Amino acid sequence: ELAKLYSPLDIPESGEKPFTDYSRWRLLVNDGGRHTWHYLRTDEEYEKWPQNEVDKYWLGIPLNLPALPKAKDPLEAARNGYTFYKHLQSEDGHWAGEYGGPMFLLPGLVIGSYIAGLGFTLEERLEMIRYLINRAHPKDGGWGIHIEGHSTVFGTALNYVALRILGMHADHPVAVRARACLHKLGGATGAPAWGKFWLAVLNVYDWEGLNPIQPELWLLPDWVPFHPHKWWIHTRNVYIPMSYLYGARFKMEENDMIRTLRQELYTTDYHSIYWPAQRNNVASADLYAPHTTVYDAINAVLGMYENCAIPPLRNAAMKRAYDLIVYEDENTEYQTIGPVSKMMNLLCRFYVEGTETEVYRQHAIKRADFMWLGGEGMMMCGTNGSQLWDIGFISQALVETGLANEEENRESLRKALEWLDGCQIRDNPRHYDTAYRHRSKGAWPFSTKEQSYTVSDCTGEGLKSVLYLQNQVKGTEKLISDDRLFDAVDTLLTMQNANGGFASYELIRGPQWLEWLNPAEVFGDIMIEFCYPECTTSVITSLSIFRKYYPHYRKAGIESTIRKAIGYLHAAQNPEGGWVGSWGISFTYAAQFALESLSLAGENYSNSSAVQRACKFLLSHQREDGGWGESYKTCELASWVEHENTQIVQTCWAAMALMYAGYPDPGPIERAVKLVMSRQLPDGSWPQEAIEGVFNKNCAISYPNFKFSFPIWMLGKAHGYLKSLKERKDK
Ligand code: LAN
Repeated sequence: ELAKLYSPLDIPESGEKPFTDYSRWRLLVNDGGRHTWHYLRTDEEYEKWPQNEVDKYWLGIPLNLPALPKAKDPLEAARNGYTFYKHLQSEDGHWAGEYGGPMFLLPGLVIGSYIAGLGFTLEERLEMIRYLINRAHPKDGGWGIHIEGHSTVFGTALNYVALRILGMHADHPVAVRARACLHKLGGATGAPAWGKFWLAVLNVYDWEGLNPIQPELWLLPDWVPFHPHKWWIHTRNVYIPMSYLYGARFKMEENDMIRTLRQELYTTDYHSIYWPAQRNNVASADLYAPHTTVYDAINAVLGMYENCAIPPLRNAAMKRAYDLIVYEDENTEYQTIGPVSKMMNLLCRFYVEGTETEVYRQHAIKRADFMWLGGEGMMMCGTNGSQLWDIGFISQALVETGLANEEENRESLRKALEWLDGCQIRDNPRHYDTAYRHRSKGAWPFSTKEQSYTVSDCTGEGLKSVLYLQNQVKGTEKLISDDRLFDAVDTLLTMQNANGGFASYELIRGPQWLEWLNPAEVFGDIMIEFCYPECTTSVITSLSIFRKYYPHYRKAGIESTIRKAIGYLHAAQNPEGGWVGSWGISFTYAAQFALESLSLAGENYSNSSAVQRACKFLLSHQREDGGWGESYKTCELASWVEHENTQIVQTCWAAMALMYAGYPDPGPIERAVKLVMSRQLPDGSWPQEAIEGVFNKNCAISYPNFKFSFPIWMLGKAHGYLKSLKERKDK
């Protein structure tokens, strides 16, 4: 059966040209922004469902739109930008988009599906293979942790396995090169913990080679400082199914593929490997967050416990972990919070309940929400999309630039508001206390409502967009009632930490020192929530705008929340004047947010030394050509690393930051505007440049819609800003 689902394929050497007929692919958008790609096999289907511009753009098929009249000023350039971007708006009002970047996700999808006996369509297999061929590092044929990173064992071993399972022959030139790269890196023994995990469930790594991942932690009373419910939500949701499969020492039954992989992945004979010695063996190319001595010591003790684990205790712990897995599945309609836990939960449910269940069917279906077809093939995304995040920025951009009230844009904004209406989460999750969830009533998620998770800044951006669209755009109806807006505010007000800052999904629940126990080796700051200038800012700005419209609702609470949050922002500023961004790259990203917040609190260049320092810092990095360019390496090191090229998106962030600051000299902003305008294409779009986002310090992630929302926003804003500077000067 499995051999049939994954039969070997003859694959061309180069992935330049599609392996499938790209004119037959369609993006289905339904159920509140759900994205799935479909290949139309029959001519009948093909006739009935024409390919639209959204499909084409994301597939890399030229839209052949006519050249627009050349922009004579920044506002015209912004208008041209939106004229193009409107073509990418989906029927339902939101903007779909690719959310790739990380290179450790697709292998989980493939390995997990393979073990669970789930296949893919032939077209999906072909395009996944093609994606991996196209993303292999040109230098050595391996893969890194993300698309721009250097080759690592994590990336190379796992993607190699994925390619082989998907049907590539071992003697295909891409496989040969990848294997050579892997062996040069020392072979798969040196994979970091999550790599070891996937290889172990596939039965090509021995569980003895992994540090203990014990479910017993979940039996501790909730008040224990390191209880896993206090971990960062992504980390705990990955470790729950991981600990279950570890506890069960689950591994796939041996087959020919597994036996072959065992030979291909290592530099020595598989059976001669001494596994316990591999537990702390991590290739130097992979290592970002080395173990602390405390963590190693704890592992030694837990390792001893593992030899004499008490069966009733283990069983109780497994049961507890399984309950949590079920809650998470049910809270998210089988998506889970993200792509890693998605495939792990699927495996747990398969292992325990088998294949003849609705759960298995639902889990299988929801894999598609993470799969995305781009011009280079099919990838697995960082979430089921970035729907809310993208619609939030473009909506605000259009309102703040005045483009929203131009006749030809009204309809698109009406639809955007409708989409935002449908996306708001109306209730707390079904399993709320039992799954240790934060309140979600009134929140907006990062992607879709179904995904179900509150994120502080997504709620902020969602709220702001709705306030703008409902109040500042002519002809929109009030779709979202005051009560629903109040719910959003209530949720935001539950999310402030003692130091005034806001974290991502929840309050900071655990102590700082938990970070010493970070087991992941390749990610930094993942054990607990941290406060982020970006998240804090979105909350400040949304509450500031909210109170303009609703000055009486929770007046005192909002006032003190904003005040404390501004205090946090000041404390988080570096002595040189910058803020380290954690979710976008990096200083330019954070500066834009921070200076927007400060401006709403009345702090600007003329009255605040913090703002002056921030401007000075930004200007010290402006380049000859008028732009800015930071490398993703900035995020690894938390200090500025220049990118080899100027970046449009970062230039927009920096220029917006200067405008929020009220920077009095038009020169730097004019030069930024000129650069961004010079890179605009005749149809109004901008080309894709370097990767825009990041997470956990070490993994970059793509936000391709940023190259529309931020240039439109910045140019439109600069138009008015530069004009008013000039008027002031003339006076
Ligand atoms: C995201 C994407 C969005 C991002 C912002 C809203 C931009 C941020 O301000 C808050 C944090 C959040 C929601 C975020 C958290 C971590 C995510 C979910 C991701 C970067 C997308 C992918 C990443 C997830 C953890 C990837 C899977 C990897 C693991 C380590 C589990």
